Amino acid sequence: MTTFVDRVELHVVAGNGGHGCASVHREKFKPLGGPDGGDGGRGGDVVLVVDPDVTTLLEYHHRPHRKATNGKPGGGGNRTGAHGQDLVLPVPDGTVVLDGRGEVLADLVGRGTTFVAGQGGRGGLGNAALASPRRKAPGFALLGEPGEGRDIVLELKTVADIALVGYPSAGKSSLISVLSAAKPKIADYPFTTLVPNLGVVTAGSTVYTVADVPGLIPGASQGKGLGLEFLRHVERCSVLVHVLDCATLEPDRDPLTDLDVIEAELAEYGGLDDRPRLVVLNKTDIPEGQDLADIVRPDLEARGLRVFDVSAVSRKGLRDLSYALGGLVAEARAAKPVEEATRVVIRPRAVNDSGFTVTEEDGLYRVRGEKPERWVRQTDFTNDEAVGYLADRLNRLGVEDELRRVGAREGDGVAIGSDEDAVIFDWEPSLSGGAEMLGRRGEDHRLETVRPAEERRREREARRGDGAQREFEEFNPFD
Ligand SMILES: Nc1nc2c(ncn2[C@@H]2O[C@H](COP(=O)(O)OP(=O)(O)OP(=O)(O)O)[C@@H](O)[C@H]2O)c(=O)[nH]1
Ligand SMILES: [Mg+2]
Repeated sequence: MTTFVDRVELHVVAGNGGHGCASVHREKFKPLGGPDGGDGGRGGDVVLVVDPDVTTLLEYHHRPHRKATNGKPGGGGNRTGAHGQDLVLPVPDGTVVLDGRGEVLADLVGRGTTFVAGQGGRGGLGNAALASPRRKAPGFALLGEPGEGRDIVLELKTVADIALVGYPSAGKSSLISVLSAAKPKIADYPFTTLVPNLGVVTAGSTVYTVADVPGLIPGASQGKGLGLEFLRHVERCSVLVHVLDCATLEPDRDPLTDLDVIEAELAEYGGLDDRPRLVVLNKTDIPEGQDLADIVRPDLEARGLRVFDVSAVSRKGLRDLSYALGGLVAEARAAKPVEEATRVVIRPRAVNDSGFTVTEEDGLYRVRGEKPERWVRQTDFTNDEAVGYLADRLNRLGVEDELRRVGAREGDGVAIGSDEDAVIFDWEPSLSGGAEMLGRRGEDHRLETVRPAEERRREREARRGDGAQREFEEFNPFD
C-alpha cells in the first residue's frame, strides 16, 4: 500500500564551516618562514529542489532530521579545507515551505525550483589570510561558523488545473477514471477516496490535470467526515467543478442543496471565491437521475453556472465536459504571468548586512548586527590575539564610537548578540582608534574574559551599590 503524506516537520542543519589554520612555514635553515595556515572549507547547504518524480513527502516523514556535511579545517602549507557537500532534498512539485510559526517561506512550483533551507557556515580564515603589514605573523586563525539550523514544515499542495469537489460517492473518482488514464479506487461506499487522485486529460491541443479531493459533507469545516484538511490541494487549481449526484437515495439530499452545502464548506475554508466554477450533474444514465437533472438545470443556470449532464458509467457528455474544462484552463493559463523554468527562491535576510545597532537595557549595552555577531562566532576566545583582532574589527566598524555616543561608560557591560548566545565583556574604551593599540602581540585586555551574563550583571550591581573599587585593572594603551 502506498502512503500519502502531505505535511511533515523537517529539521535541517547545514554544515559547519571548517576552522582556519594557524601555522608557520618551516624549512631547514629558515625557521620562521611566515604564516601559511589555510582557510577552512565552507559548510554544505541544505537545499530543497522540486523533482516532479517525487510525489509525496513520505521520505521526510520517516527521516525528519537532515544534515549537510561540515567543511574541513584548513591546513599548514596554505592548504584550504574542502567544502562540505550540499545536501539536496528532492520535494514534490507544489511543496510549500513554512517556518515554525506558520509563515510561508517559499512556494516551490516547477521542476528545478530551489530553496536554500539552511545555509552552510563560512570557513574561518587561516593565519596566512589574516596577515597584514601590521600583523605579519598572526598567531591565530578564525573559527568556521556554525551551519544554520532550522525547523521547517513542508506542506504539499497538488498542482492540478481542475479540482473536483462534491459529496462522497457523487462519482468524482469515477469521472477521473473515464476522463483520464488514471485508475483511482471507486466504490459504492462513502469516503472511498482518502487522498487526492490526479489524472491527465487531453482535450484537443490542451493538456491539463484533474484532481479530486475526498468527499465533503455538512460540517466538514468542524471536522466531520475527513474534514477540510484536503482542501489545501484545491487551492492551486484554476477551476472548481462541482460533481452533483442525481441518483442519490439519501433523504434530504438533491443537487441544489448539495451544491449549497459544498459551497458553504468552501466558504468556511476560504480563499476559493475567485475560482471559476462549473457544475456536473452525474449519474444521468439512470432515468430518474436524468429526470432530476432536467428539473434542477434551470435553477443552476439561473445562478449563472454552466451545467453539464454526464454519466461516468455510460460516458455520456464527457467530450463536451473535457473541452469546456480545457477552454477554461487555457484561459486561466493565458491570464497567468509566464514563469521561468527554474526559479531560485532566496529568503530575504532579516538583518541589514552592513549595519549594527546598539541599545541599552538596564546598564547593559547590546550590540546587534550581522557582522559583529558573525565576528564573535569566528573568534577563538582562548587566544588573546584572536580576541584583540575581534576588538579591532569592532572598532573599525564604529561600534566603539556608537557606544560612546549612546552614553556607555568605561566598565559598562557590552553584549554582542542575542540573549541566548551573547558574548559579554566590560567596555574599556580606547582613546584613539583601536588598531594601533595592539602593541604587544598576544595581549589585549579590552576583551578580558567571556563570562555569563548573570555574573557580569551581579558584578555591575555590586559596583554601583557601594561604590567599591573596581576590581579589574585599567588598560592603558600606552603602557
Ligand atoms: N450509475 C452510475 N453510477 C455511478 C456513476 N458515477 C459513479 N457511480 C457510482 O457511484 C459510486 C461512487 O463512485 P466514486 O467515483 O467512488 O465516488 P466518489 O465521489 O469518488 O466518492 P468518495 O471517494 O467516497 O468521495 C460507485 O459505486 C460508482 O460506480 C454514474 O455516472 N452512473
Ligand atoms: Mg473517490
